[in-house]
Amino acid sequence: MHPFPLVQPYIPAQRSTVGVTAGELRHAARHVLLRNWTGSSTVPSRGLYPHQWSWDSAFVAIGLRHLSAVRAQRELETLLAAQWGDGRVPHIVFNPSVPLGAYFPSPDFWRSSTAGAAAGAPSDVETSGIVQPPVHALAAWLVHRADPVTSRRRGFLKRLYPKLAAWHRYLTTHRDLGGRGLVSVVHPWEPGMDNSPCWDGPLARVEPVPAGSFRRADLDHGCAADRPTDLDYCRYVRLASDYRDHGYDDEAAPHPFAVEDPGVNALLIASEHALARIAAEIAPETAPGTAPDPEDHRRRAAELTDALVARLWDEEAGLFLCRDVRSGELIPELSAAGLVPLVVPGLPPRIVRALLRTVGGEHFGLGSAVRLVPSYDLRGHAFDPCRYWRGPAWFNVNWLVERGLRQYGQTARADALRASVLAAAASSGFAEYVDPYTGAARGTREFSWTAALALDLLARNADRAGVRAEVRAGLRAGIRVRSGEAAVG
Ligand code: 9WN
Repeated sequence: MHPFPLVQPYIPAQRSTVGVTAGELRHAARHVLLRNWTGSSTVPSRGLYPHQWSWDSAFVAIGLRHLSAVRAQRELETLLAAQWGDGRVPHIVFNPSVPLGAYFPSPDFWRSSTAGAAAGAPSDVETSGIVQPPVHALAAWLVHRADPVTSRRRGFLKRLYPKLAAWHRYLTTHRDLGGRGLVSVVHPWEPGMDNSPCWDGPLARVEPVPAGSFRRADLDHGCAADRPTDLDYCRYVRLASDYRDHGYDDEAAPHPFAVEDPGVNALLIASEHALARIAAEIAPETAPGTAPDPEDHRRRAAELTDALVARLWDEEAGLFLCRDVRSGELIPELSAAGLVPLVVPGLPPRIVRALLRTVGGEHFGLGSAVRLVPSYDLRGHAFDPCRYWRGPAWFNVNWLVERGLRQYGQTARADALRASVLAAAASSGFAEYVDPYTGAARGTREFSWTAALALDLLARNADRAGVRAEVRAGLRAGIRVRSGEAAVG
């Protein structure tokens, strides 16, 4: 029996205007990335997010490599040019030509070049002071692999390696707040899944700043029901301003919000494995005695994997959970972040088996209730199919799970997920996120990483006819098009 029996009627006359053939989809994705390119990097979206974001740029580079190796390399180079002296890669690099009011919190809130000077913030560019998940070494390796000749000619990996190594060092030293070998995030924006219900408990301890003491810009572009609440924002602002007022110094800042997140740590492990490959690749071009040792990175990846399992694996949930470092407790919420460790190679087989059951079980429903992985427990008390990270399906998370399924030999499930991601990207106009039940577009449209990761999934199969057939099959199997909206069965 086919593992994904849900078949919805496909109505060709009403199919998405973006197109359903692989060629049309590729063309449309390329246009999104061209429109969102600023000349040196890519904005996540022209309206809602008009600057450069850290993990967005890593995902964007993974897609851009199929269009232009040099542009993909520049995407990462531009981001890393704003790296701080202590090794942190800021979550936003601000474009000085964008008006201050276009995004909140703006550069005059973060004041990186002054407040962050002691931590080594650059003086020639303004950035935020917090970070995002470390997908960059993985992205750099994938970008290199797409065109190794151009990469070697430009010295791409050789230039990036010390920066990426310093970035990982920042995380494993300054951010091991729990003292058990895992990285902690200190703000809900850091894990990239900003208002996941996982943060509700730790965030409740944070004193909100007074309502009306700042002006949100996101509601100028997005629908309030799709975005975090004002109270969430008052707490986000408190955490960020306290960090700033302590000079972004991790040893001095009180960090009332400190959480070990399985997504962040899994991506760090995947990136450590990538750094091992990068170290081996550049070794022949490095002066004798100074060559980086790939074994150091493999050892760190193994230690981090042990810590991830010891600290965050929950047998009963069959999932990795977040740990609140301040209370010491695991947070009893099931989030897609707990599935991200599928990208980590060499997990214990019993854990892999449990994760594979969980992704298709009642809480995430992949292949039964839904065709894309939701960001949060379908049965959770806080589940909301529309609001940001509290239920909708995000394309980067699904790209990571697809990769994980493939890594652990689940080819048919990975193929089905890939087809669903491509179909949803096409029918939603490259939405930021979609309702996991209906596939209806949510958040902003023409979102860069949605386009980039669709391009990457399209390129994974050199057989164009095969991809086309898969996209059609995905649409036929999972998408019901009605009144301009797609429905994922
Ligand atoms: C805050 C840019 C970013 C993503 C995050 C996503 C959202 C920002 C916001 O947009 O966060 O960093 O203003 O809501 O949650 O993952 O990197 O696309």
